[in-house]
Amino acid sequence: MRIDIITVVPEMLDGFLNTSILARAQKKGLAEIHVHNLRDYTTDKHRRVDDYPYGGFAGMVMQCQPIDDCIAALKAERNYDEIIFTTPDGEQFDQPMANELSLKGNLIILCGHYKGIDYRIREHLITKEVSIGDFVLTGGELAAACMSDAIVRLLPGAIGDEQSALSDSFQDHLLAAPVYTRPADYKGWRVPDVLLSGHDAKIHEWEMAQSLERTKRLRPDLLER
Ligand code: 6GU
Repeated sequence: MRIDIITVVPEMLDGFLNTSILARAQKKGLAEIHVHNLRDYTTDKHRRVDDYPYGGFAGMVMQCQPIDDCIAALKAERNYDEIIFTTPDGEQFDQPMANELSLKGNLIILCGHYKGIDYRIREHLITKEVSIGDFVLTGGELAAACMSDAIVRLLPGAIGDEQSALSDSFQDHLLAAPVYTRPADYKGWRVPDVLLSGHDAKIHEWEMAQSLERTKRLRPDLLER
């Protein structure tokens, strides 16, 4: 799959793309992530991408032209399944949305900034508006990074043990059971006996019970879905 991220601060995505699961997936040829600097598409000699809002409101608004031209340049090369805009008033990103997006071929993620973008872009070019939670980020870059990570790690072969993406918290609307590694006794803090028993059926039963108990206690809203 291919993800094109459009941003005014490409540096914000550098380290992340070159170190995380995304770096590995790209090396393996499972995903291509391309970052585009919106300023490269401005026709303004000062490379401005924003202007004052009509109506005298506070803050700056990202202009239509650079965004339109950048998206047009990408669309001229290939078809896109979704053109996503990151914004706190978007649809809440969650595991089902990550699953759905991981099945797509080409995605654009436009990172919002400042007070917002000219609404005409949202009306005419954006196909999906997404928020990563009820809090306000300065820009959409961290949201784009979160979404890309959650999507790409689902691609077959992206993480070592394919089983583990399926047993993630949320994947079946349940929180994951606790996990432990050696030693079995650390300063008297003991690993649950059942996990040392070698009894697969009992271990599985324990895992399900833990998963249910933790979900009921910590995230009862997930069980209601
Ligand atoms: Cl997608 N963008 C911004 N700027 N803030 C957010 C967000 C997105 N999701 C939660 N807060």
